[in-house]
Amino acid sequence: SAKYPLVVSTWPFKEAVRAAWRAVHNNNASAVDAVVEGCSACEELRCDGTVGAGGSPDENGETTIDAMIMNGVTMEVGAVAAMRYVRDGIRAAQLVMLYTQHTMLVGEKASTFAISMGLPGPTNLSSAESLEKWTKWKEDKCQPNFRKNVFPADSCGPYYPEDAVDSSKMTCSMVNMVDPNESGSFVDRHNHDTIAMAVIDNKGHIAAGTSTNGATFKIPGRVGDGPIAGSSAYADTEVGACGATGDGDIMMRFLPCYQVVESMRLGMQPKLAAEDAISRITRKFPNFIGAVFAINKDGVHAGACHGWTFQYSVRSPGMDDVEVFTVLP
Ligand code: SD4
Repeated sequence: SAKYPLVVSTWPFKEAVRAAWRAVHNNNASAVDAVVEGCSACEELRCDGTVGAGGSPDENGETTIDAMIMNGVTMEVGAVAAMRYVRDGIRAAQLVMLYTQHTMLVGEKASTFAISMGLPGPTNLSSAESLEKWTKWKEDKCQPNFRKNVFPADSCGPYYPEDAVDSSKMTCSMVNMVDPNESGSFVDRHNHDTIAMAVIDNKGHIAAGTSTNGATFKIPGRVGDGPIAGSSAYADTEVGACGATGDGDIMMRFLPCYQVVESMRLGMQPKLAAEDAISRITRKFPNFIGAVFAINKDGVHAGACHGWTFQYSVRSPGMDDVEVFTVLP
């Protein structure tokens, strides 16, 4: 049977996969356009409450967006990081790829660009849910969050490091919480912050992309793996593609999706390539929580994970609807 078109995404984001499938299968869209349709559907549906508007707030209660798109034929990439006030992360990333010579735009400047290119905004990215989550977190003494062990353990401040240059600038949430040797305190089974998606179109061309609010209660300004090509996703039409989810602060040090694609280029099967990429991380960070899926250009798919049970969704010509695959750690 035909090997493609093929759509794969992290987590049971079935509607996102269906949207990409409609584009690539029913409408003969390119792999890039199908990834945009798929991730965009997730942004609109606010998949898991952690993609698109209204998702994971930062320490200040604000929701921002990281997104990336990669064309595996031309190796062009577009990305936005910590983008504010604009809902359409993946479309903004695509505009960067299509209409600029740059690869990544950040923060409010990314918003200005996206709006100047016609995307709706500025809009408030908070929702009742994200604000409630944030309020509860503050009441709960701001734990967990991502600052290292320099503050009294059981309070929300206004504590600050004694050598801080300007203590008046420190925010209330600067508390002690994360053991620097631990990771993944923000990701758990109910907090699937990221859609990473890969598509093979009717021509056999491959693209990959991501969209996420990043880490819940992150320090404002934090950028994760989401917009980093090779970390959250990677695609090369000659080889295959990969998508990742989990603790991006750790993953972005290892470029696991670049690793997966390069291992497959050297002949590894997707399953082994995925497991190898995860084990390179866990050898250094045994408490790491994360996962990757891998596809090769023949449409073979596999996943690997650590610290949680991972699920990824697939739609291929042999299936009647999206199928969800479960990977045990
Ligand atoms: C990040 N990788 O920003 C994202 C979060 C995630 O499941 O994937 N959570 O670190």
